Amino acid sequence: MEKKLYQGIYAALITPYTKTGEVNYNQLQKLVNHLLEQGIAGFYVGGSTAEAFLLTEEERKGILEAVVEANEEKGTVFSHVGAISTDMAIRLAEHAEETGVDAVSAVAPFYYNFTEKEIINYYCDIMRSTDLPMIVYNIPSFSGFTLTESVLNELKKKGNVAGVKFTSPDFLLLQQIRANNPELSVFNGFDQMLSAGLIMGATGAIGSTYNCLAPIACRIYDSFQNGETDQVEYAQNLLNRVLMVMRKYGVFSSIKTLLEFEGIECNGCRKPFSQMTEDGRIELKKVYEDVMGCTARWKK
Ligand code: MN9
Repeated sequence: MEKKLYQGIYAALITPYTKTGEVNYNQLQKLVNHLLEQGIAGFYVGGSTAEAFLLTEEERKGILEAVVEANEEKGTVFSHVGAISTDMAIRLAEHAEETGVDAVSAVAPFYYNFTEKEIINYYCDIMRSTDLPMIVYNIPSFSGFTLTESVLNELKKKGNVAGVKFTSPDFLLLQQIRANNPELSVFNGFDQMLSAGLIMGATGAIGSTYNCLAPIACRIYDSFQNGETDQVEYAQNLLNRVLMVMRKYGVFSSIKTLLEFEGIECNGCRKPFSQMTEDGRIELKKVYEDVMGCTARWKK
């Protein structure tokens, strides 16, 4: 079967909340429209950046429905259905199929140090539950499980694997996965190393900072496609200037602070994530304004 290669920049959507801490579906839909206007290729819904493991199952489903509705089939939608429980992941995958998405994705089950066989079975159970293709989410620093080529080959034999979301600095493995599986899409996962991922063969990228820095990420991607390496480096430097400040104050919380400057109400992250400090807000505003000033001349 001919597989479609996914290209471009995908935002791993954050979850905006109301002042009282409920999911703010309204502001989420506003964010989807805002990102589509900025030229994003699509959305990764309900992933780490969405605080998936701090949301209820109902909220995860509601978020996907709101995104699919606002997207109006303009961008590609990937639904992260990963959970520690296979049954829950299957329920989310079935719901994603009913809602209408392009593919599902799942992090390996975590916390209990599941065996390789158990992890393979988890992915196979999810793949068997729907007709949707699977994007395997490799994020060893969070899940404790490192994807290997042999596990990937097992999964390909048993189900419909469309690609890998690769959130690891092991670029040799990224390159080997792409080189040995030319039919698979590989998404770079660490935004601060997007340019490196592209050089090593990533077909696209999924990341959290693209919620608020989409024009810079698209510039890195487009310049790379055009062979303008000086622009790739320049734009990556801009992105990383903001990211280094974000890291100081919490990446997800910082993304939400920057989105508030763009008129999208987010109201911080759920506990145990901490709230943004006033110092953080000031430093983020400064670096964001400086960096966005540098991007102004890109606009035609
Ligand atoms: O999946 C995100 N990974 C995590 C992608 O949040 C663990 C990235 O976009 C990072 O947030 C980003 C900052 O480290 O690269």
